Amino acid sequence: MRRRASALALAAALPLVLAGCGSSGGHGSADAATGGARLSVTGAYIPLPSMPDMAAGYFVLHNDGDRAATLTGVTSPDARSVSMHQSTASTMVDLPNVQVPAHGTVTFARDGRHLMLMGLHPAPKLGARIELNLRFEGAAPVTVQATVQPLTYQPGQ
Ligand SMILES: [Cu+2]
Repeated sequence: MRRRASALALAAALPLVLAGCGSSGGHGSADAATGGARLSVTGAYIPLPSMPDMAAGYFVLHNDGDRAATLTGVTSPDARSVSMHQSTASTMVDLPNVQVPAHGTVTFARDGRHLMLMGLHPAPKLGARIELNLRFEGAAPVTVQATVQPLTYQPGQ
């Protein structure tokens, strides 16, 4: 009877050890198995830029997982560089990274956080799709196609 109880205690302790391993930043598959960060992007668009060399990018980032993640950077095969910016009353500041809380949403929108794409090639046309590659700490990368929209476009729900 006593021996059986200790065997049960050992079995119960094992998943805790595995979960602890996942939290120290292990493989993506381990994170998925233990309910880590799960990132997805919706509503990605780029207003048709007035200058061919520079455009803004907007989207909504969702984390359906149980752990926070950090967006550490964005790249695009269609742009020379992509930066993350925060608009303020008079200027824009660089965002080195963006926290995405567990079960949280982070919005990149006009007059707030946004991407700044420089050196777009070819020059964007209405309806074109521009690939964005989002890299995270604590989650697998996400690739999304942003659609080039008219300047007056307002994202729906
Ligand atoms: Cu900017």
